[in-house]
Amino acid sequence: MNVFSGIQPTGAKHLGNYAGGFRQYVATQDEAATEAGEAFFCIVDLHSVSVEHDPVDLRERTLDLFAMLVATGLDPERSAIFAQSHVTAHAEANWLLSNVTSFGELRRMTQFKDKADAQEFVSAGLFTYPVLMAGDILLYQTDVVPVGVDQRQHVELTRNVAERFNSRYGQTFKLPRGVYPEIGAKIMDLQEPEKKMSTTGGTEAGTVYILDSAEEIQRKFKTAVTDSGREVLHAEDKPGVSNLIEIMTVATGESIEAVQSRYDGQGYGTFKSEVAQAVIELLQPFQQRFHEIRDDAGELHRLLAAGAEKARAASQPTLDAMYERMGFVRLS
Ligand code: AQP
Repeated sequence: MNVFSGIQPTGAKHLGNYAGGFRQYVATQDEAATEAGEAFFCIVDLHSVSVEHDPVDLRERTLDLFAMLVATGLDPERSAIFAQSHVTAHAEANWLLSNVTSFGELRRMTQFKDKADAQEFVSAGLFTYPVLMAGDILLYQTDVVPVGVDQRQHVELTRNVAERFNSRYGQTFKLPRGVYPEIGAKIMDLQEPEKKMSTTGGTEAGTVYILDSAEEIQRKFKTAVTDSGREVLHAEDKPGVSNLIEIMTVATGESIEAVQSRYDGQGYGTFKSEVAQAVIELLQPFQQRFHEIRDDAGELHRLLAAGAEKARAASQPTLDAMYERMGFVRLS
């Protein structure tokens, strides 16, 4: 079973990224190993330039993200952890696959619509990025893509593109399957619980960053928007409290029912402060490891180079097959 997932380096990583991303990466890294597969985790730096960005920040954030992936439990010896721009197959696959993806399909992507509305300059890259993502996944003969539900539409597009390529040019790609966590697949903003917690689309006070201090975390949960009533209940008409319950289950591993019954009749004050405490306890070990790893720039570069080498070796046969089947002359 091969696993692939990508994550953008730009922007500070938050609790939503942990719930839908980092946490699942570690679980699927273990599954891949038990099923004799390989796991690939890609820092999608090419994706990050599709919106306005600061080059100095991109460089720093790429190293930050590598350190964060390792700090949250990925093992660079067992998994390939690498930057997209270091494996040129990704940019090549992007071009080849953009010719089996329709304009209409891309126009339907809701993330594009949301992000385009927030940009002054809407780049062509922002529009075509789901094709880059399809190539990222398909190059590794991926079975499983661990992501948050915000990526569901892009994973479906990837499957459609793979099917179209296979039927036009012959069987080349496996059809990957998105894997979404049962709880915490979409963590919401603490201030605006109808919106997902996000690097670009949420509120600052409602976004809990993995590197936030204990005081910041307490403050953010204290001012979190709750709902009318006093019950700690996971229900459709209680988006704020439901989100806090999900965060508690992500932090402690308990079930929704266990959290509900523990806070039955206690009101929101105690509950909010204890969710904050659980999140602090979850994040503190990651923060400590992050700083240890991030401080050794030489080692980070060495590990990035090793990850890129593994990813190049694994993706090249699929890229060669794509060129071959599409009719390009290959030089031996
Ligand atoms: N709120 C969320 N709940 C659960 N999972 C989430 N993910 C993102 N937000 C949530 C998952 O995190 C992984 C990495 O996502 P990314 O590469 O898009 O990273 P990002 O840019 O930091 O994520 P954002 O916040 O979603 O950025 P914007 O909103 O700017 O695009 C993915 O698996 C994603 O599903």
